Amino acid sequence: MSLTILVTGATAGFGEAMTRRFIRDGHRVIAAARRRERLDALRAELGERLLPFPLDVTDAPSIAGLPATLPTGWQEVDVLVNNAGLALGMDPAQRAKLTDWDRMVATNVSGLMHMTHALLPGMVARDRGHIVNLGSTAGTYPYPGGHVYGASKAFVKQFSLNLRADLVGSNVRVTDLEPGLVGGTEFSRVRFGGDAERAAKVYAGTQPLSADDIAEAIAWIIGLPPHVNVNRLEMMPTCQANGPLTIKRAE
Ligand code: NDP
Ligand code: 8X3
Repeated sequence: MSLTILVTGATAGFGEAMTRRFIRDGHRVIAAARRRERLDALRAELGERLLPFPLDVTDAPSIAGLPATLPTGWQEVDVLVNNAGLALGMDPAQRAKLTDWDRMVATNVSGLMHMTHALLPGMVARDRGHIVNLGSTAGTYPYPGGHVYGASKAFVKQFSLNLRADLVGSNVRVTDLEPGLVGGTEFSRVRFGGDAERAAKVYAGTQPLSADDIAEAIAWIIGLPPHVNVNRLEMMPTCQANGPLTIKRAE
């Protein structure tokens, strides 16, 4: 069955990988992100089943118009993947920039919330739909420098679970996908302000998950029979595990 899938953050990383995967699987993708030239390149490569949709998820007024601002024939969104998100900085909280905190909340929390608010009523009216939210292991396990990023992903997890509570008995599904270490995306470069060398160190000596692994998991989640809801799915590479509590000893 061919679905209409709206992917936020489709121009890089997970979003780009899942866009390619969904098109390959015969679906239609509304590819949303800020970098228009990348959206146009994806359209040129992947064809007319991809609709480039320039969108900044922190721009509340432009989201409020959805789905009516989508072209005719694209307004009934079957699957919303709230993937756009970012971490900024890894300094301890007491040295973090307030502007970074605000931007993480605006993107990871408010952006995801606004997209959901715009598209959920249509799904409920049609009694069909699926919202897949990109949470993170950072929303469950604290780590130094994770402060607002981890907290934003804890919001994503609890919001997803609470949506399910409201939607119980309907055919609208909600999933919180919670990956751990995933390499090959722009995530760490964005986190470290474009410092490619520092970003590369995050993955040195590891075999992290890839964006294609995430796309594979989402393809499975949305392809399950309609009565099956994956509430939360936590994924890690085999080189990663939950660590013990940390104690800092005097030197
Ligand atoms: P990337 O940085 O590679 O990609 C992020 C995407 O989000 C880009 O396409 C970017 O496009 C888009 N984006 C960022 N801000 C906005 C905005 N304001 N409006 C619209 N689009 C935006 O990240 P990943 O693919 O690695 O991560 C994707 C999601 O998965 C994020 O939510 C992240 O927190 C989460 N995650 C990542 C993990 C990892 O280790 N990589 C692990 C667990 C979760 P553009 O700049 O064109 O707008
Ligand atoms: C991304 C994973 O561990 O860098 O959400 O926070 S981590």
